Amino acid sequence: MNPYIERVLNETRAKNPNEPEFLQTVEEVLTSLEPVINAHPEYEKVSLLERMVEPERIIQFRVVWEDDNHNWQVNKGYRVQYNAALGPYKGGIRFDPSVNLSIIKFLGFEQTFKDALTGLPIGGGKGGSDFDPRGKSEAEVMRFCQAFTSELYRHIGQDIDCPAGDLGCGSREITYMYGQYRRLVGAAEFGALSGKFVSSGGSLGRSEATGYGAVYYLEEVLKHDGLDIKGKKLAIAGFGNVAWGIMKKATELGAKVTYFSGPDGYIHDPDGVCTPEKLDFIVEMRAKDSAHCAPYAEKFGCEFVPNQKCWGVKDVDVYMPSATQNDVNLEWAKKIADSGVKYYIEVANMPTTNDALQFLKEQKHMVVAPSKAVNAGGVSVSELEMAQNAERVYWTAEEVDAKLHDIMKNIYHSSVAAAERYGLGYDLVAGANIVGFQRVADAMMVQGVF
Ligand code: 2IT
Repeated sequence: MNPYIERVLNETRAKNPNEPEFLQTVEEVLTSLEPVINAHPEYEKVSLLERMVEPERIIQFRVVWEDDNHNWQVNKGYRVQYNAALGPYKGGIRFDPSVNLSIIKFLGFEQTFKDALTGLPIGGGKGGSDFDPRGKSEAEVMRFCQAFTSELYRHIGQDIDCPAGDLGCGSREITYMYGQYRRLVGAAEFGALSGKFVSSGGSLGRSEATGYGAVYYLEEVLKHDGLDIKGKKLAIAGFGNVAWGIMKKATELGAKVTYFSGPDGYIHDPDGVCTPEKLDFIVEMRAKDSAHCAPYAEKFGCEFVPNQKCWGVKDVDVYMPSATQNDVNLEWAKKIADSGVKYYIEVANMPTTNDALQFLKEQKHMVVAPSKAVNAGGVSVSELEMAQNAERVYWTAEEVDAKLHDIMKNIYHSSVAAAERYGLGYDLVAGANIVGFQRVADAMMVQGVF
């Protein structure tokens, strides 16, 4: 390994011993940059990698809110402002009991390269809280979002840091946060938060964007092999907003999602989740209870396999893990490789453990695509939302979709070209890391050392 990369990895491990998710993403990204670092000895002279792995700023705060029984609840709040070399910090807010600093730092590091990969003027950041939105009333969600924003507002702004949603934080939560932000700053500064409801400064197409973008990316991957997406069967994980977008776009293009899953097990629907009734049911089921997808099987009379993942099923063309991090470990990866399915398209942030990812990449019969490229449609349309807010205009759904489509094609083709340029062949994972890294590096190299 390049000695500079090795040294930075060792230092990062020593400095952040209790942050496994963060170390996992740093190892994944840095090891794939070897040819770039070999070609640029000047980076070490200005400690570029050391500066990149250290967030520019970490904000941690107390969130106090009143539940419906008039008890005061206290949660942790986080915002990691990772890197603003390319533009205001941009990235989602995650509300989940699993949230801790390691998870927010991993997401922020990934986000920095993802946002760079879009080619849009946005830096990387991420935030969240260990607040559990499950089972909370509407009023509790609103009071929590207001309390969270009462601290966060002083750190964000349309030219400073522009949070959006992530797991457990959708348009409802973001729009409550926007309402509180507007109240506190006394200005209609829509661009400070993205993913808002369309009735309140949001962009058409934002809720579909991550799923649609993933399918546009998949189309390019298939085209590379001379294949059409029409008729293809997809196995995905998750049944949230991203999964729903994939289901909708796949249906529109003549493909179908025949497997999807929740924390309780997986569904096999050989006809595909492809009617408006089924798609609407997914949204309702998710809103009622994000932990169970079994009701879909009861409603539509198809198979539900409890406590299992659908990785390894053979009667599909593509796997798309779209739920959360580390869903696919080495054991699942072996089942995936054995199934003979060629396409492994990551969608969730870091859905694959590093050993599993390496193993899948080594399978000669497989094509592996990385989440930071595949799911970048979400943040791209968030940036388009900021652009509309700044211009005080609304674009049509068609205008937004056309831009999203172009951005996804660009992400794919620039990744392919970067890997080839460094002699790595058709390597979508390394290609995405290289493009993202190079854009952040180019900006940092000309902004001076700080
Ligand atoms: O992981 C992600 O890219 C997001 N959660 C969306 C970030 C954004 O700013 O829309």
